[in-house]
Order: sequence, then C-alpha cells, then structure tokens
Amino acid sequence: MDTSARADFRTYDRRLEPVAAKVFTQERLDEADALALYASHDVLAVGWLANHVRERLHGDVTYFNVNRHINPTNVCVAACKLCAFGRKKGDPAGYTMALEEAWQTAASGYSEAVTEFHIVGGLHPDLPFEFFLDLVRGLKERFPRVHIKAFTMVEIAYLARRAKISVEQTLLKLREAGVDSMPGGGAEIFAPRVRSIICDHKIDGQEWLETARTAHRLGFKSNATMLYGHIENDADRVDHLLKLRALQEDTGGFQTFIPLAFHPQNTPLGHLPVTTGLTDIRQIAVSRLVLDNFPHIKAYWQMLTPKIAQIALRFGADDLDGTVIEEKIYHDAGATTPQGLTRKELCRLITEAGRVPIERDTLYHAVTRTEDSFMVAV
Ligand code: V47
Repeated sequence: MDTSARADFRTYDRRLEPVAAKVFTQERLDEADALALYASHDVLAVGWLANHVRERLHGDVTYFNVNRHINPTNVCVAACKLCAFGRKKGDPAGYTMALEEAWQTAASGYSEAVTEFHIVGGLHPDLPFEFFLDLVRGLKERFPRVHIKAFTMVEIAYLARRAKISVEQTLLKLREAGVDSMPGGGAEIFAPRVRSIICDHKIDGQEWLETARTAHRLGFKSNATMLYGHIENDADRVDHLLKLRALQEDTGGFQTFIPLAFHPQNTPLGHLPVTTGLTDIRQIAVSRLVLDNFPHIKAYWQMLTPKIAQIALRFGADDLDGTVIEEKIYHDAGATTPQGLTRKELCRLITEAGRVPIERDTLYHAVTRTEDSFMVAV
C-alpha cells in the first residue's frame, strides 16, 4: 500500500474516501466507484488520485508525437448526428482525394519528419477496397519509415462489408499493404440508447469491440476513444469505460485511451452546449482511474485546446497528441484551435506543466532526432 500518498490525500467528499482507499491499494474500481468519481464536486481530489496513478505508471514522463492527419474523403453513407465532417455523395462540399493528391498531402508538412500518418475518413459508397490498399501501398513506398495508423474499426467493418470478405481478411490485406496499427475513432458511446441517436448508421458498440478484438488477435495495436458531452449520462460513460477495460483484459491490444469532447457546431446537435473545462478535466481523470489496464491516457489538444490539454497532464494524462498539421473533423465542427503545433510548442506545454517531454513513435518507442531525420530507439 502507498502509505505516504494516502496520508497526503485530502477530500471534502466522503464518498471519495473508499474509492481513494482502493486506488492506494491498487484494487480495481467498480461501476459504483466510477459513478462516485463522476458525481463528486471535489474535482481536485479526483484529479489528485488520477495524477497519483499517472505518476506511479510514468513518473514525470510525458509523451508526444510528430504526426500528420490525412482525411482522404469526407463523403460518407452514414449521416451521424454527431458529425460535421461527413457529406453525402453529390454534395458540392464533398471531396475525395485522388491517390496522387493524398500522397502529396502526406508529403506536405514532412519537413518535421513525421513518424506517423493518422488516416481516417468517411464511409464512401463507391471507392473500392483497392483504393485504400493502393493509398496505403503508395504511402509506404514513398515514406517507408513512417508508421501508418489507419482506419477506425467502423471503416474496417465497412470495407469488409463492401469487399464481401471477413474483417479478418480485410485486416490481413490492410497489413500486407502497409497498415501498422489502428486509431481509436468511431467508438463514440457504446450504449445503444445513445448510439441510436448520435450515430445510428454506424456499426453498433458490440461490432466495434469485436472488430477491435479481431485486430488485436492478429497482432495489431489500436487505440480507443469515447465521445462525451452530448446526450449521454454518467452511467453511459461508465458502461463504455468498463466495456473497453474488459476487452483490454482479454487482448491487451489497446495502447491509449482518448476521451473526445463533443463539438456541436454545424452538427444536427448544434443546440447542445460545448463541454466546460471541468468536465474535460474530470473525464481525463476518471479515465485514468478506471482504465487501470490501459498504459496511456492521451490529451488530444485539438479537441481540448492546448491550455486544457496542458492542465490534463497533471490530472492523469501522460500523452499529448501531436503535431497533427492539418485537422478537419473538429474544425468542421467549430473548433478554434490551431491546425497544428510544432515540436517546440508541444515541448513547451509539457515542460511548463513540470513534466519531461519524450518524443515517441506510435508504439511508444522513444525517438531521437538529428534535425529533420529521426531514429527510433527500440
Ligand atoms: O470517431 C466526430 C469524433 C473521432 C465530432 O487514435 C467528433 O490516436 C467531437 O478518433 N465533435 C475521430 N468529436 C478522431 C479520433 C482520434 C483523434 C485523435 C487521436 C486518435 C488516436 C483518434 O472524432 C470520431 C468521432 O468520435 N468526432 N465528430 C464532433 N462534432
């Protein structure tokens, strides 16, 4: 038991005391504990506990990465109420990159020698599976040292359906083409009541989890997200976290959890208010405490703003993503954050939070640099 931390812990919320006792003895938190963390007004105490766990796992180390997002198309058969990015086929605001254009997009911003391409997009009704395989093959040929983190579980399930092959075969073909791992998007909220309202055209939560399970079985690492701050309640959030924790118990394939705050602007849910800073910070902290088998909790500054993301580094987060360079999904939904940050700016945010910045590749190996090139320490 961590007796010195226990002696230092203070809260005015008695409901937190039994939860804190479990944190100090490293006992797994249950549903009631998670609900108590969400219900507590003592957000500083919740954050203190999360920071304690974060420091137990990572000390002061804070990871960041030099990545580039690529969104090859915004044309999407789904019409999710949560989304401001997707466009129906034929919409004048729809776009689909030609392969050459996608490869050129990847090269722009390459001056910082990105170590990761993060590729996600709409569920296009006409683009064949071969297009995506060619896209990835072309990227690997041109940038053989860059890790390709591509396609959400939703996209993978859709590609499988369109190609009339299994998810496993789809994943194997993607791997052959050059996909190295998967991002965490499309998880949203698993609870069917909420999912049927915010994204009823997407695969259900069970299928998202099963697709991730298959990817992990084949040896892929992936991330997981949760979209919060819309019509879900605390019980829905807890349900989502516990389902992810249970799958991680089986597969160990998740690397990072990324809570994503809902941006309502330009979506059919535009009447909803944006999340507040305390909600964002609490979500980071609860995630760190409940997801005890997830190695990393990521503060995605594009969504949180750099200021809140920096504070998150003392409330449970150990990872600050990333240089990004060009972001469409949140900016279509009203985000006012910059399109990208430089390595130097990320390091400043981390250092001024009293943490030690470590550049990582997608699989959390440390990266060392000489000017524009990089070396990955295995
Ligand atoms: O799946 C869409 C969300 C996700 C909105 O794995 C919205 O490293 C808020 O998954 N307001 C895509 N969120 C982003 C994503 C991600 C981001 C950074 C890192 C990683 C990673 C993954 O964005 C979607 C959806 O959940 N989203 N629209 C919106 N209006």
